[in-house]
Amino acid sequence: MQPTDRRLANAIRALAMDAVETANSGHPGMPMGMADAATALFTRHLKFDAADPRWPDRDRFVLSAGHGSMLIYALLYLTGYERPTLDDIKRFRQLGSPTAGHPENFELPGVEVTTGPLGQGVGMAVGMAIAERHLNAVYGDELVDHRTFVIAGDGDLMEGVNHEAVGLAGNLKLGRLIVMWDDNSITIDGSTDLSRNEDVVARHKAAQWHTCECDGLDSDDVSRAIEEALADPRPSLIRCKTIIGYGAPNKQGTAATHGAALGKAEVEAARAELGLDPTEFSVPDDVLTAWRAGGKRGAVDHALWKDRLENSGRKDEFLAQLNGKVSDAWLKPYLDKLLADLKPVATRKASEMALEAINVAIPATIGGSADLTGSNNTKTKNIEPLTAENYAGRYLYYGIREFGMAAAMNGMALHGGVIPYGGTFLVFADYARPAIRLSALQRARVIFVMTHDSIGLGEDGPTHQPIEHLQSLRAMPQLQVYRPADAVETAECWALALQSDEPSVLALTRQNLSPLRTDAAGENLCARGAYRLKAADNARKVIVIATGSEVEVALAAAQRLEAEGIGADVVSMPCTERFDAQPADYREGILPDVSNREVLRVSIEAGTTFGWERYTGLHGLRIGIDRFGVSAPAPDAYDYFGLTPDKIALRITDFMKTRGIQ
Ligand SMILES: Cc1ncc(C[n+]2csc(CCOP(=O)(O)OP(=O)(O)O)c2C)c(N)n1
Ligand SMILES: [Mg+2]
Repeated sequence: MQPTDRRLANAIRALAMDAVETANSGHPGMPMGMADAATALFTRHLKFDAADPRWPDRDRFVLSAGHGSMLIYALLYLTGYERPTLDDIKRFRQLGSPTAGHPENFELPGVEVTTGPLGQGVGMAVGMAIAERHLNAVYGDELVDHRTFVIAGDGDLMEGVNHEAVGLAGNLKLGRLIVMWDDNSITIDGSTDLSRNEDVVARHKAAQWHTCECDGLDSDDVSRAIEEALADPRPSLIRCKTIIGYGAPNKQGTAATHGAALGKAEVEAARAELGLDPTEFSVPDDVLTAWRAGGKRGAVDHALWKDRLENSGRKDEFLAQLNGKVSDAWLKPYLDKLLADLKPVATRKASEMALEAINVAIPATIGGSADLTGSNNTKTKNIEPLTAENYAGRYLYYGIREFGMAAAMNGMALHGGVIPYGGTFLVFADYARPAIRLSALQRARVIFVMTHDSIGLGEDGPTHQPIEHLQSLRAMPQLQVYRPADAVETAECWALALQSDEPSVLALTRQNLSPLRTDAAGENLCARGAYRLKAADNARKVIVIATGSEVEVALAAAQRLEAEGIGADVVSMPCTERFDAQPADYREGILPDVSNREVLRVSIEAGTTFGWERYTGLHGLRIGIDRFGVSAPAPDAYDYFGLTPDKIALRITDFMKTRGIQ
């Protein structure tokens, strides 16, 4: 006889309780409350094949409430994924185990995205649903026809990014997105009444979502609600009424079950209450057999899909797009054309010029902006808007939703088949920052086009002028921050960002910059992160390191030094991360390991000097801006902060005099 759904769900409850108990750390309440709902989803609706977690046409499942990680670990184990094994689950949250505290996409196939920072799972799911509709529009139902399911908690729906994500999904009519809300009225501090009285369902309705409700503790009722959601053309919110920690007789329904082991006595009481085997980590044979059958449900669909792929005339093209490798064949012809007709141009404009070539050569790119399309220069002529009426389009109007945009871009990149790039002002990187952090942690190839990268934006003033942003982004691991100095560097940085397996930020100017690289280099000089743009003519006394718009200022200052007999190298450093990764002999060739008395190192960047001692040494000279900016035309702002060639040359010679450097 087939075990009941409740018994299947209780296997999740048992594993969650035992794993948290063994680790004496973790969150049993959420998996126990949502066990029945997850059972309905995984055994009846979700399209997946545990034998091939990467099958491209699988449904995507996002556990946005990542603290309930034992829910997904239990589901993956029970349905027969290769990992986690039962031993992995016994080592929940331990060093080196793939069953990390929160689900991590780089640890386990089957974990589609890294969650834990609440709200972002829903945001990424929106991106996955966008990628799915887009690829469906391009390749058709035969190859792309899947859904994105999310389990989200009260916290996910309270976070600000949720409001952005819900608005975006409503406007794009992402009917393949289904969010199951674990409505247990509890968060860490206690009842949700302490902090929320909004009507969550009405909010989704207002954003043009379909909504329905169910008893989250009754698999049949959950299944009925999922059917209803599947049938509706709008994105769906299913309100699952649940009880946190369901099955723990003395603690269920309270915040005590949220994030701590239940304790031996309560676990024993729960086992009795739920009719479970008294042995830890045990799953009855008939229950495991039923779960494993659930894990194979998708095998037939998978086989049929493979047939369709074989018979599709577009197999190679489709697989190549999914595989995500891109060529930089566009770069050389583009640079040849550029070098033939050099003129001053803002790097944001140079980015648009490069994108004109990129978007023709690479069909996987999907551009966009958080309502600054004309300022970020992100829309090229050959791409159409991606809208509810035209999912085949490749340009997203994200609206004024920087965080929602960045989270959606992560979801798109992790879905695969598309390479998202999106723009805003660099200063508003802060609005997107938690998602940028997840791009980096997850190694998602997303490209942030961040324009207006300094006081050079001028009159908009200190609210819009980034100061600490470049350095704070450089401080983030696994993120490449590029600040190109002219149109050639901008194209080179684009090529690097596209070929990277990490996210990138392109920091670009509003103001025009002179062409600095005027000859074909034959190689991508930005790939080294920093290179000598000009060697000293006189005996070298100074090495000036500059980035972006300050490179041309550095060159002009160096000329003034040379006129005084002081030899000065100018190093353009478009990407500190890449420079740091070069072999020591290359780095020493650029920045020789000699004292600042012999060769003074100077950094110039129109932002905080914080951190530049990394390259100048403690006794070097750091020229930048260690306060908020000013509202003024850009040339006046540069002059005010002493960032002109004359003032810089004078500062360097004064510094050399006071330090007794000959
Ligand atoms: C952005 C963010 N802020 C705070 C936390 C810490 N945190 C983890 S779970 C949680 C409460 C979430 O409540 P709910 O979603 O209702 O989960 P439940 O208690 O029902 O499992 C908080 C505040 C977090 N993970 N992410
Ligand atoms: Mg809750």
